[in-house]
This record gives sequence, C-alpha cells and structure tokens, in this order.
Amino acid sequence: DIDRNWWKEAVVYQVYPRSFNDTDGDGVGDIPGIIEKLDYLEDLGVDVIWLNPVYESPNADNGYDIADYQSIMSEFGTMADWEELLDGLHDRGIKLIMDLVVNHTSDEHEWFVKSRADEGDFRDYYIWREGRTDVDGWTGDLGPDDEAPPNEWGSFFGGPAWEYDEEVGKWYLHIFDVKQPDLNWENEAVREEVFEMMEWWLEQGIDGFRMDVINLISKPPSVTDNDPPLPDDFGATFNGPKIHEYIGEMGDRVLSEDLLTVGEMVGDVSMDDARQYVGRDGDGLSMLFHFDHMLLDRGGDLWQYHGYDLTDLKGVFRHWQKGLEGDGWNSNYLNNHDQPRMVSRFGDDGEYRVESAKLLGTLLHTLHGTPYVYQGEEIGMTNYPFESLDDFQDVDTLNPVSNAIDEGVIESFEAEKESISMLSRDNARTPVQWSGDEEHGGFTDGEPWLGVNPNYDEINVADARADSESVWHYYKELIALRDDSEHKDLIVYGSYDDLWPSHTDLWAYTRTLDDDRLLVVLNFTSETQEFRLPRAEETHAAGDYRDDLPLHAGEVPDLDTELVIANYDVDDADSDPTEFDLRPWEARVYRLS
Ligand code: TEU
Repeated sequence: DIDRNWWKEAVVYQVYPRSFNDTDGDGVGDIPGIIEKLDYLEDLGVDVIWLNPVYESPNADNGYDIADYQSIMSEFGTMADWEELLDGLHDRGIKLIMDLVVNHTSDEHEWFVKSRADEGDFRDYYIWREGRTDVDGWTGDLGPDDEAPPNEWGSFFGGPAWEYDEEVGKWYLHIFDVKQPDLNWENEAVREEVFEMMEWWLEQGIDGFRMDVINLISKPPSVTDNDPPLPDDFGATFNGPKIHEYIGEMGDRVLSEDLLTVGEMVGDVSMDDARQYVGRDGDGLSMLFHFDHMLLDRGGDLWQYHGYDLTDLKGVFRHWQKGLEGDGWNSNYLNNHDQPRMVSRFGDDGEYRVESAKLLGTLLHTLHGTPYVYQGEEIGMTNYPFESLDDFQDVDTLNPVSNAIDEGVIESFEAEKESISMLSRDNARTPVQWSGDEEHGGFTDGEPWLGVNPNYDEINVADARADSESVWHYYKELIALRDDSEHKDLIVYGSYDDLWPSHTDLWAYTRTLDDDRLLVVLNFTSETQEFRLPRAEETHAAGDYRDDLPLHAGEVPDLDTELVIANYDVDDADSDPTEFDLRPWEARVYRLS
C-alpha cells in the first residue's frame, strides 16, 4: 500500500531562462531558446521543468520583482511563445511548474503604483508604517523630520528593510530589494487577487508551482503594531503567526493533490512546521525547500565561507529524511539559481570533477524524495573564476559587498575574493555551456548578459553527449532509474537509514522497501577509503549505533547482490558489498534482496 503520486516519482529540472539559451542575439536567454532545447530535455529524461520567473519585470532581481503576473517579460518572448513551450513539453510527457512570487511584487506593479497614489483600496495592499521619532540607538539613515524606520530590520540584500516614500509620507516594508515591496497578506483582497491569479495559471494548463519565500508572507504583530519593542532582525517573519492559515487557505482554495507544489522556506523550519506545510493533514503543499545544508559552510555574509564537515551534511539529511518519513515528502537539491555550483561546493571541481559530480548526482537521486537538477549540473558545470566586482551582476552580491566596504566591515572585494567568489549566486547564473567550439559556449550570438565560464571548451553539452563516460550520460542513467520498473519502487519509496553517521569520509546508507534494500556508499574524499559494513560494537562506540538498522555486518552473505550503478568500473570479483575499497569520490549503489 504505497502512497503513490506522480510528483514523488518525478525528476525536476530547473531552467533559469536568462541563462539557458539565447535565440535572438540580445545576450539574454529566452523562451524560444528553451523550445529549441526540448528534445535535449526529453533525451535527458527529466519529467518536470521548473521555470524561474518569466513575467514582466524591471529585473531589479532577475524577474523576482514582478510587474505583471499575467504577462511574459518581453526580453523572454511572448505569451504565444510560452504556450508553445507548454505544448512542446506536454507533447513530450514533461510537466511544467511555474515560479510563484507573492511575498512581494515589483514597485512597478500596478498595485504598488496605485497603493502609493492611494487609489481605490490599494493603499492596504502593501505594508505602510509611520517612522519612529524615538531614534535612540538607531545608527542608520534617518528619513525626513529625523524619523527612523518603523523598526530596525535589515533587508536580505543589505540596508534597511524599510524605505521612506515622499508621496505617501510613510515607510514601506521590503524584505528584499527596495524595488520589491512586501504584499500585505493580512488584507483579504490581496489573498483573493493572488488566488485568482494562481487559478488563471492553472487554467492555462500548468502542473504546479514553486513558491518563492512562501514562509515569509505572514508578518509578526510587531510589524502591525510597532509594539512590543522592535526586533533587530526579521527572524520573526519566518513562519509567522498566520502562515499556516494563509497557506492552508491557498491549499483549500487553489491547490490539489495532483499538482506539484514546492514551497521555498527560508531560515529555520522546525519539523513541526514542516509537517504542517507538507504532511498528510497539513496545509496542502507537496514538498518544501529548506536551506539547512546550504547554510553549513557559511555565515550570513558572503565573506564568511568556512567549509563544511561531512558528518554535518549527513546530519541535515538524516534529520529531514527521518523527520518527514511516513507523513510528508522531501525535495532534494544540491544547488539552484541562488547557490554555488554543487561540484565546486561539495565535490572537487579540479582533478576529480567528473567523479565527484557523478557522486553528488548519485546522492541526489538515491535519497528519499524528489530530486531537483539545476541546469548545467548534468554536465558538471563549475563555479566561475571571478576576478573583480565588475564580473558580477547579482544584487545580492553587489549590494552587500559594497555596503560592507563602505561601512568598513571588509576591506575590499580582493581581500575577501575567495569567499565571495565561492558563494555568490552568479556562479549558478553564468550561461549554460552548450558547445566547446562556438563563441560564448554556443549560448548566444551576441554579448552574454553575464560572462560564460572560460572552461566551456572543456565542459560543455556537445562534448558530454559525445562521451559515454561523461557526467551527462551518468545523469541520464540515474534519471532513468526512476522509470525502471525493476528498481523504481525501491528508489522512490524505500525508507532511508544512515549506516554510519559519525564516519567523517564516507556516507553509507540504505533504502528499504519490504525485503529489498539499496545500499549506497559514497567516498567524499580524494583518497582511497576502506568501507566495511559497520559492526554493532563499532557504531556503538561512536555513539550512533542503532540495532534496528536494516543492515548489519554478517547478514549480507545470505542476500543476492546486484550492482545498480557506480561511477567507476567495478569488477565482478570485487563486487562484495560488505567490504571494499573506494577510489577517490567513488560511488556505488548495490541492491540486496
Ligand atoms: O530566494 C530567497 C533567498 O533567501 C535568497 O535570495 C538568498 O538570499 C540566497 O539564497 C543567498 O543565500 C528567493 C529566490 O530564489 C531568489 O532568487 C530571489 O532573489 C528572492 O527569493 C527574492 O524573491
């Protein structure tokens, strides 16, 4: 009695249109460019495309500042192009989910323009507040009449989260850029508008939504009342007091089991909140994106990169895999358009680039949950060799870094180059490298909006498809495992158990469904490592022994073993899953039944 659903069995592929493929030579990717690559996506075998925002936008934050929810950004094409894209995907059996950005709009959205002008009922669509005159302790800029902002919140992209508006004589809240005012979800009319807009998109035939920073939509009373005393950060807006009411209402009004809905949840999400968002009796989302593994190797700022420990990474996944088990569904991702390239962050983008990209892919596709592949990941694209601030376009790099320089927090970009270059969102946004012998990697005939990684001559789609040993072919094989009737149920529905949590170099886990087990062993180092199924005393000594593990040393000889996939050649003779050496970044998946 497996609780099946198509989105549990799917692999999602994320397309960041600006950087995917440009057909009109303006240096910016477009929808016809995606259409041109439909056969490519079908060949790779993915089941769903998540499209980052393609709506009309002044692009202060690359489309996450939406000026009109129901029209297509002219740089990307037309509504007719979008319809052709949807049809082309559906013809190939691929579904489409759209980005839903409703914590905020652009300041150029008609609602905000009218809100500012106090037309109709629009003033209350956004969060307008009086400033403070008791400015003790406030060290930032003051508004007119020496007013301080309503509270001391800083915005995600640097600087205060409030902006004074001359016309209104009040301040508006923007948790992100000054051009991204937050919508007032307290206002029923706002919720109504959003739900109608979502229904409209569903009528166009889409298959679900990825919901941008959706756990920020309920603001704490301190914003409404300006009392109790103001917090100095916006922690209280994460999973705010009415969050489940609003998402639950959306669930009742608009969503259904048959849609793939994935909520991006920033900050800390407790397991109780998570179960409420995605659990069986929850608000109605299929899954969520948490950030726990994205925050292991960094502080809050881009210049605070400090690496990560494998045991911590395993701990994050154990927490989520076990925490939602039997109730809610996991989503798994190792990078996206806001994050460094996974192979540069969690793997080795030098000598073992191919091996480690395959290993990370093995992890992604054999965890419990729906895998999300970010464009370029399937060929092992790497971080970009940034040299100066001129190489960046991202508001979330340029603003915080220049503010920090102005405020003397950091000396210069150069002084923190390594950390900033590791973490900047622009690493993910450099154009997809389609070919090695065309200028700009075949992305555009014009000047790309963001530099193409110079390593495109070595790392590109054309060469990867021509090489049967490439990351691309391995990804294709991983993706196909979910269509394979023999392994599919075990891979999709088997429960997860970490065999040796405290092991600092290896990640070994099982997936169990009835009498079948998958054994996954991953070497996260550039050295050879020895793997043995742990014996009870060993894991016990390390403090993490569990006698209910689905596999212990001593059991395996009785089982039939089959090597399902591996990123190195494995000789049959060598094929004993209880004990073997793993080469640098080697990954093996056995089936034991
Ligand atoms: O991201 C939210 C978010 O938390 C990131 O912008 C964060 O700052 C980044 O991951 C660095 O850690 C979403 C979108 O994915 C992002 O592209 C938008 O800029 C943002 O919301 C505002 O809409």
